[in-house]
Amino acid sequence: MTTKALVVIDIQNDFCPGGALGVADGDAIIPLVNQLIADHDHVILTQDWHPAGHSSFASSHPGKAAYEMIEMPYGPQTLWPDHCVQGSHGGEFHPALVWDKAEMIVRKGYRPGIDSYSAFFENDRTTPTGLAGYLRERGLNDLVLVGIATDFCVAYSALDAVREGFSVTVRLDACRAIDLNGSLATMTEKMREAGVTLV
Ligand code: VGL
Ligand code: ZN
Repeated sequence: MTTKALVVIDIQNDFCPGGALGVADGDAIIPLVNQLIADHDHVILTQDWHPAGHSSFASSHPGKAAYEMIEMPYGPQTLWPDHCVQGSHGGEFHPALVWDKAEMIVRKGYRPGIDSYSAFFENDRTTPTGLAGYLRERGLNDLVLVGIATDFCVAYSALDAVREGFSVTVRLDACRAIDLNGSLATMTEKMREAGVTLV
């Protein structure tokens, strides 16, 4: 029985060119991701899924602009343009992504007061999404991570997955980054130090 699962992170319209938080070339990874989906027996997707007026939106903080930092009760938080609002077109998976065979879709960031980059824990690093328990119950111990953004949701997911005892590979060729103030280099180094296999 295979213990391997592909975790496809946040390949949603708002993270692709033309989207509210469009990552340069975000859609360029989709053909490769589709190939990886076809090649894996078990596929899990994550979907950034915020209520309107979410606390990670700059628009919810008068006088603040997108990409500024604020202090939240759980620590520092980058502010973002409104994105991936529940039920919006921007929150849908990119139409070129072939995800029919996905066995599980993990939504995250739906609590108004906490952002969630990681597929495993919200940004307070203690509120679980339930994904670790799901994977353990199914014996899926070896994870391959792809998607957007390398330096936020992919990296936070990879670091939490290692912390939870999973073996983790990030396919950098199937990821794209936001790269805010050097975040790509910082988070790549953190993943390497944590024991994530970077391919
Ligand atoms: C993400 C910023 C805000 C991501 C999600 O998917 O990397 N980044 N929400
Ligand atoms: Zn978000």
